[in-house]
Amino acid sequence: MAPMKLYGAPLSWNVTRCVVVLEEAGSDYEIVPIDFGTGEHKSPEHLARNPFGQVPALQDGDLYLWESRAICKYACRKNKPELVKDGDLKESALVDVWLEVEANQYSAALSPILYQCLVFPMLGGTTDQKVVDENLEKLKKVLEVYEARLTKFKYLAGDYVSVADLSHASATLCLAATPYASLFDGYPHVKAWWAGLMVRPSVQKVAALMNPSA
Ligand code: GS8
Repeated sequence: MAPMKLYGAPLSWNVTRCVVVLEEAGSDYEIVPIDFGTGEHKSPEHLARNPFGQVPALQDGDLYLWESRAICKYACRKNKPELVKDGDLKESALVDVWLEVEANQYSAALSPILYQCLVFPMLGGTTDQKVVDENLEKLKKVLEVYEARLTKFKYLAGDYVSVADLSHASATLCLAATPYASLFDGYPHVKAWWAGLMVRPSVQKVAALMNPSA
């Protein structure tokens, strides 16, 4: 069977979220870059893959998926179901909880910081420090919850690595390129959890993709 196609440039942490999980799952896939510069993401071809004109999109045969976390869960269910704990009602529910936390608490605070500190300056704009500071405060409150959770468990959903942990990796790698790279120093269990994730080959692969000159 042909490899799955993941559409989107590996500069986007929503795209690389999928790369981490596809790698962890041992999926057969290839990355097909989409050029924002030419508006390729709004072309009829890409709108057929993702009707919102965004990346990522995944093609597996005649199946088209979008939304990075849905793509991640699909890759797990297809190639490494233990990462979503399918078949265990309680554990799979906890994986779902922490994947939602990643999206709606962690990334909801971290993404605006990354846009302000990395994306806007790269596009010739400036950083709005007020937005950064507000979201840093939100992120610190989220990290307090993580610290308490990771004091009790090795990973977020329990003592097993899951798609919920892996889903944090791509945006967290970007945090290192901001002035807040040492943010986790105040949260020792979060810091140890992240150190454990960062050495995984899947995360190392994404680190290299995001920073090809390193
Ligand atoms: C967000 C995708 C997204 O914002 C997901 O896949 O998780 N909830 C979705 N993609 C951005 C680039 S990456 O940050 C995008 O494609 N933006 C272009 C646009 O919105 O026009």
